[in-house]
Amino acid sequence: MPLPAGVRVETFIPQVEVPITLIWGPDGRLYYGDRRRLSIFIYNPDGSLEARVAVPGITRQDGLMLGMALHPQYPQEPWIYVQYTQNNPLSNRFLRFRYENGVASQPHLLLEAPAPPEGCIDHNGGKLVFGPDGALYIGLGENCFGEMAQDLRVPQGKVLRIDPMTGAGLPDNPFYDGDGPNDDRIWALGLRNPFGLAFDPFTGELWLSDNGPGCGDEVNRIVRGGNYGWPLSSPSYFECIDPGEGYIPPLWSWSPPIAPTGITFYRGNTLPGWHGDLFMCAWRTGHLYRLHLDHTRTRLVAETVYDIAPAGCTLDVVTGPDGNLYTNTRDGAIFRLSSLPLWLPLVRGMGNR
Ligand SMILES: [Ca+2]
Ligand SMILES: [Ca+2]
Repeated sequence: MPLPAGVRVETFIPQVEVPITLIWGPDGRLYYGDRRRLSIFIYNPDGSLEARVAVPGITRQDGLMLGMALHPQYPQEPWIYVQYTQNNPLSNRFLRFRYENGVASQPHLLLEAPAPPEGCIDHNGGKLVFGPDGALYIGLGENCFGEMAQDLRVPQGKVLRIDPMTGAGLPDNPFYDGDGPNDDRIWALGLRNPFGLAFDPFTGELWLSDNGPGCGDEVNRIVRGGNYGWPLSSPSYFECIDPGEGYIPPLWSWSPPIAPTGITFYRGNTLPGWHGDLFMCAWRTGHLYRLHLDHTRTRLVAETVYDIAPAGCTLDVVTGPDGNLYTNTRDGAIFRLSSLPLWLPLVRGMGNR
């Protein structure tokens, strides 16, 4: 459906390239990672470019960057975190680097997840986000090997929870066994290609969007140790089933696929009635998905899909410090959704008298 009459869409930054992740930093600036140029672009609130930062430590030219996060105490703790996919040999890597006074330095590899030799480059996941507990949470795809999503010895097809300075799994992680066979970094399992990752600011719970095959595009609320079913939940390409006890079904799903991407909880107040709702983009449709939670904030009860063309929402959506909602497209621009002024005349029908 079209946007409500009171919502205005504008281009905030034209001509950006594949801005996978949008972040409004605590410094009031907009950060986005450029997938192809392996750089982070920083914009001022007026839309002017502040800096382009080449990510240090990425030497291979065939890498593609996906996720990005800022340290919770940024810029006092001036660490920027990125994920990138090295294509040859195929490997997903997460590193942090220091960015201070316009200088990027000290790249440190936190996590490396080499794909099996026959692995694919499409199911990488790669989003990362800090939790309210200060841990770094990562959504990692299964490189087209569904069995890995159920294998506690490998990080693929999981949500990981790590120490943001060392990359180590935290001792209170659900499958932590020290020197044992489990990958100590695992927080949840049974995921295919998780793209969106966001904490609910009201409950502190983690939510995630996952990409299925012919079915199985879904949104999940991630609980500690939870198993979200992939690949048992999809015995064939167009068939999705409930694998039964021990597996957590999605809270919302789409079929045919829309390819869910970034998600966020809208924290602003400028768009009336939207506060607290979950918003999501989708690669295939470019629509803005608004998912309504119930009062417990553990379930989804309704969905509203907005066609915001000629703007779009193919990759990420985020609340700005001005209380407005920002989206982006892959090919590409960054857009702002805000409210029209409230002076519009209120028209009453004759029947109201
Ligand atoms: Ca272990
Ligand atoms: Ca699932």
